[in-house]
Amino acid sequence: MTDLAADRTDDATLRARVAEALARSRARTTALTDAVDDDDLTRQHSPLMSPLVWDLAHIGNQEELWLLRDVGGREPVRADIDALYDAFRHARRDRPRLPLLPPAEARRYTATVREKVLDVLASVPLHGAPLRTGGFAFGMILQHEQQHAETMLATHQLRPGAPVLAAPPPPPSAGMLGTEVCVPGGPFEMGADAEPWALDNERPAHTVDVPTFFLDAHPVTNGQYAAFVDDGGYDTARWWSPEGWAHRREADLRAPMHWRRDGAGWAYRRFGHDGPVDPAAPVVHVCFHEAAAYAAWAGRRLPTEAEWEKAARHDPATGRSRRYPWGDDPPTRAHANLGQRHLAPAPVGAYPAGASPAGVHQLIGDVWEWTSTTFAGYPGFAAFPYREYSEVFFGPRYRVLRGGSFGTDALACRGTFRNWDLPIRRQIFSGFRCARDPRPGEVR
Ligand code: AVJ
Ligand code: FE
Repeated sequence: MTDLAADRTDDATLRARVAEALARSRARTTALTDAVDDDDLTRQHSPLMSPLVWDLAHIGNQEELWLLRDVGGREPVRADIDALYDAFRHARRDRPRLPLLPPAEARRYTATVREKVLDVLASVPLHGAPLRTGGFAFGMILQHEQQHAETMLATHQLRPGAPVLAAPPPPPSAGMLGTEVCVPGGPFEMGADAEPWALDNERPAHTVDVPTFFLDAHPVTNGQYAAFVDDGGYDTARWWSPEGWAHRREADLRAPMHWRRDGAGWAYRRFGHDGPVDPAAPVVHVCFHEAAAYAAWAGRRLPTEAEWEKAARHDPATGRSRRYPWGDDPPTRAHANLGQRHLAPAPVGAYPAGASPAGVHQLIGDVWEWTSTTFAGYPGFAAFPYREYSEVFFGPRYRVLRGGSFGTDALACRGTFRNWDLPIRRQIFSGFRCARDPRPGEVR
């Protein structure tokens, strides 16, 4: 086979992969928006979230801007609605008062854009311009739709009423885990160069020297977190940073979001289903300040972003950074709880095949994990293809979260993927695990 023929085969494989992922993402978007009636779609369930019908047309509009107009060079479908669906023009709290496309029109619009995009996908060269190379713009727009699918799932968790989403429960634990793992000090390669669909904030790859630290073998569980609550953790200022304590008082935080006292224990309402809080599952819906306060109470701290990524990617046998804790292969259902396959975090120990070589479990999937690091560009960062994806969020206001949740699609989750949010946010599927420095004389 000539190189050219090999290129064509790769090209056809890439186009097929993109088409399959586009269909899969749209199926999820459709399921999340068809699950409720028009009134529910246009209503705002929390000032923190958009009406679902805004997410739907915004997904279509981003796809139109990048894939149709830019990559495809096509005429606009609806240039008149760009401003409505520009996330920077209107805060989430103001979106319900905009003259949004009604549900039927929003569905028609996103379907029209998609039809034309499939036509672009069949004909546009997947090399040359950086947006086309390796199908980057398609990967970016796929990840965008999937990120909004997770946002829409968070909106579902905030809506009142009977359950409208169904999924099988996550797998049970396969056994007891250790408590913590030592990650020996030394350099590792952080960030992505070769990953074709890595976003700008994951680049460039660079070496980071991480001193020896200990990391929890699994995310902090509900049972562990309940011990902090029951020990008066929310009434003890010294576990909280000054900023965290001020927020805890102002917002009157008493337990993770959605927890409610039930006799001696705790109950939880998840996507309309009532049930007890599972002590063996990772805690979810805590903000950065709650995570940091728990860590202080436990005599520990949150990991830095570099520590988290080293634990997730560094292979001590080869010294190489891999794509995932288990290696370079994309996640299967045995590796991680991703993709809204189950609508809850799995108990710790449910994914032994997804553990790192050192025995750190569930770094990928289940719950996003707060780190102590504020969001910033890596050395040599260059915004691509637009400053508003990441760069405008760099600075001390935002904390980085890692690893993805049960609501995250596998395509929008890898060992280098970076999420960020304000330290007071907890409507997202956020949890954490703890780390600590070695004690004097503990390691040589
Ligand atoms: C990466 C989850 C912080 O939702 O603000 C969606 C993703 N960017 N549309 C967000 C995103 C543009 C982003 N997060
Ligand atoms: Fe968006």
